[in-house]
Amino acid sequence: MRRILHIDMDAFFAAVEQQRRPELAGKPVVIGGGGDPARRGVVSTANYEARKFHVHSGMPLRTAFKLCPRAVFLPIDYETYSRISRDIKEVLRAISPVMEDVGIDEAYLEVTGHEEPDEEIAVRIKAGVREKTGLTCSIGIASNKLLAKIASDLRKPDGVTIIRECDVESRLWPLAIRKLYGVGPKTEESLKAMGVETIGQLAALSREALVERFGNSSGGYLHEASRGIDESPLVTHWEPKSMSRETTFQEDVSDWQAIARTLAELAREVTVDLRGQHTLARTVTIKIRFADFTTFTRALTMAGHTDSEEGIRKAAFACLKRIDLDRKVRLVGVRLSSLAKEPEDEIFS
Ligand code: TTP
Ligand code: MG
Repeated sequence: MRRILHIDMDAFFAAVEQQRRPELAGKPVVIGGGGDPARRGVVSTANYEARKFHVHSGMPLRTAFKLCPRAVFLPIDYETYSRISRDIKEVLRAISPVMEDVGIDEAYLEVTGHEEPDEEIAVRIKAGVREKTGLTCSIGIASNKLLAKIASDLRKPDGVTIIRECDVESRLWPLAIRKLYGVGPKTEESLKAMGVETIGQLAALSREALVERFGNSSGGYLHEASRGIDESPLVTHWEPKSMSRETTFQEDVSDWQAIARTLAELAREVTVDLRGQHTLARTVTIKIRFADFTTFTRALTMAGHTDSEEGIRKAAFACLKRIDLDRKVRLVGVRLSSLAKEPEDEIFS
């Protein structure tokens, strides 16, 4: 039985701003675009005070201003948030080296085999994060990533929630299908057309019905996810032996062709890096960060070690197919891991 924690910062960008500007305490704060609600741009984060006025992420700044004119509007300072994000990840990595970095304000941490009880680890994380950054986070604990992520969202801010396998029916099934990782607006719409609104209703459908509607891979995923089953491992990003390349677009893109071209170019560049080190790779991981900073990674382990550009590009494209490109994309990355020196190691692989 695995033990996995999902850590998600509370109103992250706003919390950082409030931490460094004590005069904002108790006020509604909205972070987005250049910070001028008269200009084009959307809300990245609203703090909990602003959320009381129904201001939320993704909403035009102008709308947020209408709902809450007395809110303090601030520009995004991505550099600072990234730096603090790195500090937070450092705290986590000191607790367990098995960490998956999923985005600027969230991560998974695996503590399988640790002696310390889950609750105590959670308390230690909160204390460490608070000491290093002055910020609060919410933590979900479960036997897999899917349930841990759902759990961290159940008690915000500053909460700790444990979902055990026996809690799936009472905690998971009442939730809206959209809460299930991987269910975006398109899948939600298709499921609603089938009369499915909650995860419990999804779990009531047969695997066959889901496979028929969504195909083998997605249908099978939905079937298992609705039952709280998820065996996916943590994708750790700090393996010392990996090589990566990534690109942030000048402007967020929604054009599949442009994303595919960039992915092919990154695959080419990272293959050149690989050959330069006289190394072969077996695992290809791609990273897609959407305009809202949510980040997805997909990995594929090939049959053998290779430095073939074509093989690596094909693996990267196979990974890309497994991500629902339903929003604008901000960043694309390719990483190679499971590396082996050529040619000696190759015969042992
Ligand atoms: P979230 O964790 O979704 O939101 P949050 O941390 O602001 O609030 P919560 O307490 O509910 O977790 O996103 C983390 C950061 O990512 C957020 O502070 C800003 C950024 N973000 C955007 O820029 N646009 C978006 O649409 C969303 C959802 C997040
Ligand atoms: Mg958050």
